[in-house]
Amino acid sequence: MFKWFGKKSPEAPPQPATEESASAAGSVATAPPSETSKPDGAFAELKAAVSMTGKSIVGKIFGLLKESEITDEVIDEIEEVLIRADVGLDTATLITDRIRKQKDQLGTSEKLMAFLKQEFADILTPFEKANQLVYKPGAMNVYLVVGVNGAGKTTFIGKLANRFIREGKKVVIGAGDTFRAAAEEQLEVWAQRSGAGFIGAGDTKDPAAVMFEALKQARETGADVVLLDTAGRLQNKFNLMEELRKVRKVIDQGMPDGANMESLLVLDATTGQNALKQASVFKETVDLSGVVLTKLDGSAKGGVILTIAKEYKLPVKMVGVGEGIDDLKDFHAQEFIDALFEK
Ligand SMILES: Nc1nc2c(ncn2[C@@H]2O[C@H](COP(=O)(O)OP(=O)(O)O)[C@@H](O)[C@H]2O)c(=O)[nH]1
Ligand SMILES: [Mg+2]
Repeated sequence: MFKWFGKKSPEAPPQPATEESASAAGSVATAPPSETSKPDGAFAELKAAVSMTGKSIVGKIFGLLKESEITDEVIDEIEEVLIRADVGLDTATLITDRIRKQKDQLGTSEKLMAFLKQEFADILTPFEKANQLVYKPGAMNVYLVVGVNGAGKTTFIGKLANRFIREGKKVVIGAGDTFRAAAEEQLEVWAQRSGAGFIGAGDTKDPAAVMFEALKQARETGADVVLLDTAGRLQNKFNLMEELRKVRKVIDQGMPDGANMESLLVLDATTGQNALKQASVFKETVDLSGVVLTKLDGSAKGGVILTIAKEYKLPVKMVGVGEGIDDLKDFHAQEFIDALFEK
């Protein structure tokens, strides 16, 4: 009934399907991750990924200040820049109100940029502790991944599976998006690339059954990590929520005692504020523990990270910075801010 294949033996790594995964597979066998071989590599990559957002916030504000003193009109324009970069109306207003109050002390563009940087840090650092994905050694770690279609759930699962496997962990993936056969095939390819165990729906179309089976496989094979994909159709909110509730219940029942569980909402950074409207729907249904923000590399709307923290009180745990298997980064607030503000 279910489709299952187990972990590949280390002697027979999966055949890479593309050049980009060829280099990823190479790094498994031979070299440590690129971060260790190039000390500044990780920061440079993050900087490249946030460069569009940086231009749309920091670059524009610098431009405004070059031509003018900090007048009320300029502050209005700063507010507009922030909103355009999807910082969110409430957050943008809060920041610019504070600039307005301290206008006289913030006379130079350097001072104002430093102030802005501090404001961003004040918003994001309270979440610093919650920013890391929780992993409990010696226990089963279950990550339920939710979000609308196209947000990047399946890709994220593929990348995360690969990362865990590189760390020597045993991973089972459950393909809970049973609406589209293509979704299952796509995830199966990712599982094969990374060498994760895989449970597909086969001819059952019941996501809860897939979750049940994946957890069972994980228990029986002593897996460290279970990654559960879901469908993200929002056309019918009621059905989606009902389905997620059912899935959640099956997971709660199928997890062994002492297991660690996180529910991660995947949001597409290029859709900015629209992505956030979805957050509330999922927040109502699943007890979300954090957000994975994908496609930061192609987005000028990375300011949405501030809104996620300020208005939705959710930590961003990881960011997607490309389509390749290695293009997944842990999110560190200060590093993100430094990358954003560095010229
Ligand atoms: N540039 C970029 N593209 C991404 C990223 N994450 C996912 N994608 C692309 O977004 C599209 C949708 O991803 P998918 O994982 O199928 O979304 P799902 O419907 O939520 O499972 C695919 O073409 C992915 O390659 C990312 O971090 N950066
Ligand atoms: Mg998918």
